[in-house]
Amino acid sequence: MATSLLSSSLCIHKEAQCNQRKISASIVSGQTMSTTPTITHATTPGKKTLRTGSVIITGASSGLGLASAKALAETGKWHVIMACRDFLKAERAAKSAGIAKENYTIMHLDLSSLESVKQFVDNFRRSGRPLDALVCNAAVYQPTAKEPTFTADGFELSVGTNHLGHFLLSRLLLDDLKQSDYPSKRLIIVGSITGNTNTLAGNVPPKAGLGDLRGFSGGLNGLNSSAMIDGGKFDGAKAYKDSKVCNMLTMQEFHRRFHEDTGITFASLYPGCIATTGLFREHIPLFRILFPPFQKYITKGFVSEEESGKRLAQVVSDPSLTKSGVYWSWNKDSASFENQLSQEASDVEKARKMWEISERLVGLA
Ligand code: NDP
Ligand code: PMR
Repeated sequence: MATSLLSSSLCIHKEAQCNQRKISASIVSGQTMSTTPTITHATTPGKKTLRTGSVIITGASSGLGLASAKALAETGKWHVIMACRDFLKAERAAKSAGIAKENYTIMHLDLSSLESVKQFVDNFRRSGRPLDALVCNAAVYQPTAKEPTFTADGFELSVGTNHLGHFLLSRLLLDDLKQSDYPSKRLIIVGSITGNTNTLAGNVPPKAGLGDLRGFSGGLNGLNSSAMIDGGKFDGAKAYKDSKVCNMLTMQEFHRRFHEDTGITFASLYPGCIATTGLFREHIPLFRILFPPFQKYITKGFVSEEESGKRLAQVVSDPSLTKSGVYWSWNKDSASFENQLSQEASDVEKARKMWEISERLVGLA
């Protein structure tokens, strides 16, 4: 880990120097691969075209994150920073997905450690790239866990990774987004139908529910407080769904606090049921066999990884999806629409309280 961070920072430092000297070179090390930033404003006679956008996607080593990285890279309009905890896995994934080398950079990020989040932000800044879009996509799901496990900072793993890691990351990178001169700057936090109790899927037990946030306020450490946000008994599936509610509340609170002043678009989405991804790796084998056909033929909510990647890519860069504060979904014809969040996932007072506790837990207040 220490070696990985060290060599990663060395490499990024090198890259920053390269940028300053405007030398075009690819730097490949054992842990981090970087390609030269394309920050130039391409021009055609008499007309200025948009420079290559720079987007960070967390958890881009598989599933939705990888598919959206590929979709964005293929447009030729985006350079993707794949923010991943496992460098080798990410490198292999990018290669086998066929993402062109010059269109991505892998940088180390472990969302289950606040120190790693801060280190990532430092490394990113040293790379000299602008930040035009940030996608908080990574997640863990522990449906069969009997006991809670914890992040480096002692928070229950699902909420600690999916929400608190992303909360710190997006709060720190907000300044970088503000500084971007890109015409449409976006911060996207991936949500889900299962966190929304106004849907059939959201009513499959255990249901999401943050209660009065007493466990969250106590630090989710399982010692002097519960490991669950609502203060109840540990349930891995519920912890994941609660983390998704936090993701959707965070997006809206960002919108209320920062959209007007910064012009940044804050959005969330339910990309469809991508039943084949690594998210279900800890589920029982029978579930992993039956889940894809169940979603394909019974609920008809199934989407392929490729299709989900195109949907997330739309939220990042489609000129018609600039509205802020929206939770996007897609209908059967794959057309996007503004979806309704459940009462809890749109509760303004709960969002404010959740934001304030999150600030305290990640050391911002
Ligand atoms: P995957 O498991 O394929 O992808 C999750 C990614 O998160 C992986 O790249 C994983 O890295 C990464 N990750 C996990 N923990 C950490 C960590 N501590 N630090 C950094 N990265 C980490 O699942 P999906 O693609 O399905 O999930 C992506 C998003 O989509 C999630 O937010 C999920 O909630 C959401 N979603 C998924 C749905 C589905 O049906 N699959 C439906 C609705 C929403 P590694 O490769 O190293 O494990
Ligand atoms: Mg669900 C329209 C019905 C629908 C949809 C779109 C989903 C999506 N699910 C639906 C219905 C049902 N599911 C029904 C009726 C059942 C009971 C048989 C059911 C069960 C079920 C389980 C056990 N579903 C699941 C699980 C999981 O473990 C998944 C989960 O909750 O992960 C957190 C899941 C999901 N169902 C979905 C989607 C998108 C998931 C993945 C969840 C996510 O990432 O939020």
